[in-house]
Amino acid sequence: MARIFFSVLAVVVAVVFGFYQLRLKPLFNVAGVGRVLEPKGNTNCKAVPQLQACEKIILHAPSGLLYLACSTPSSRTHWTPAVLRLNETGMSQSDYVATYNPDTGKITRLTVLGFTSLRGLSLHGMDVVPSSSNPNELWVYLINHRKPLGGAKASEVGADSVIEIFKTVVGGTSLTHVTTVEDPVILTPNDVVGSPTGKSFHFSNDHGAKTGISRTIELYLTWPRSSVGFCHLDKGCKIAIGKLPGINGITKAKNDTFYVPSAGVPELRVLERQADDTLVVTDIIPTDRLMDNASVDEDGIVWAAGFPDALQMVGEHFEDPTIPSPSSALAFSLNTGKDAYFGQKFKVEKVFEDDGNVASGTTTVVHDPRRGLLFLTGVCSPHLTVCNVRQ
Ligand SMILES: *[C@@H]1O[C@H](CO)[C@@H](O)[C@H](O)[C@H]1NC(C)=O
Ligand SMILES: *[C@@H]1O[C@H](CO)[C@@H](O)[C@H](O)[C@H]1NC(C)=O
Ligand SMILES: CC(=O)N[C@H]1CO[C@H](CO)[C@@H](O)[C@@H]1O
Repeated sequence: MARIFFSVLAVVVAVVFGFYQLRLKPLFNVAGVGRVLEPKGNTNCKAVPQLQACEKIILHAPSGLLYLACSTPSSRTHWTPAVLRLNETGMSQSDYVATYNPDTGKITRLTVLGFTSLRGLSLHGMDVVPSSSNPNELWVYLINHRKPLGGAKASEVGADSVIEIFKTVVGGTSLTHVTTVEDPVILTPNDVVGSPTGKSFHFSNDHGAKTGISRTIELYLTWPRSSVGFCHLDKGCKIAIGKLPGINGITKAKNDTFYVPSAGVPELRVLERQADDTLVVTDIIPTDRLMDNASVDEDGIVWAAGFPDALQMVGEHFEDPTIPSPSSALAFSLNTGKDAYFGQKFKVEKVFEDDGNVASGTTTVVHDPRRGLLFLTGVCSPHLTVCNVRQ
């Protein structure tokens, strides 16, 4: 009896150990357990404390102006549907878009015109796109996580999320509302890539359900249920690609190549747009850490916020944004070296890493190659960080 017991125990231990080695250890590693920080690029930086909890930054390259979608760190701890913070009592309904001029330091909070909804703005992802008919006019696409109507509890039904389209002019001080896009395909929107016509956009759904048990299972088993949707004001919305593992942000190069970083698996996906606006995966680039929102700079380099310590970030910093959280920035470029022939199609370089004192809880990084500046910000960040990274 005892012998059988010990044989079974040995098998169980072997299986558990194997599972740990094969499945859990790599997971812990990419999540940052035991990672030793290597500070980099963080010595020539400054903080802009007026710009807090700005989830998304878009650089208007010709002028160097930044557009930021901002909130308050305290309201984000109550209301961030992407991480199931669904306390509508503590949410902010007066989030705002600001511009920041890195040359003069001038910050402008854009006033909102023609937005008659009483449900306010609770911002998240954003895109700012010069109009195809006049490059001085900009289309501003905003994810708006509204609280549910009719007294339904957000913790049960989730946020009632929509995508708002506004218009502005380069350097202007106001945003004029154009339309609100509501559709069941806009389920758990995170970030948006808008078109220069003001009439269509792609967006990422970061989960396959707003709330509930299936969402919990999705998180722990990295069940690939996130997606990219496409909406056209005249034709409605559809799924452009489904079954993606834990994607977060979405961004696009000047051509029709899209990039989606994943917070569920350490991979960056490269997608090509098809004639019917759907997307197909053309490459999967592995990384050593989980990532967030990506951006593409003028040189075609893709930048992503990497989480050096994802567990600390979600467990501590999202709970109390005053606790610093380590940050890093990764740059992905086409590999032109010899090893490109051996499957290393992309080069991944860590350009910035910090323990959280210079840049805390970074979820978005944007690079301006013309001016040699790197901008870092995050969903609960206490400030915008601007670093000089010209080599
Ligand atoms: C929700 O937010 C309100 C307002 O900030 C706060 O008083 C309340 O304690 C929060 N509820 C929970 C469950 O955190
Ligand atoms: C689109 O641009 C990106 C970045 O500049 C480049 O890596 C990619 O190869 C281009 N794709 C096509 C289909 O030209
Ligand atoms: C648009 C955007 O910035 N999206 C994600 C960035 O990172 C945070 C933290 O994980 C996510 O919650 C956002 O959804």
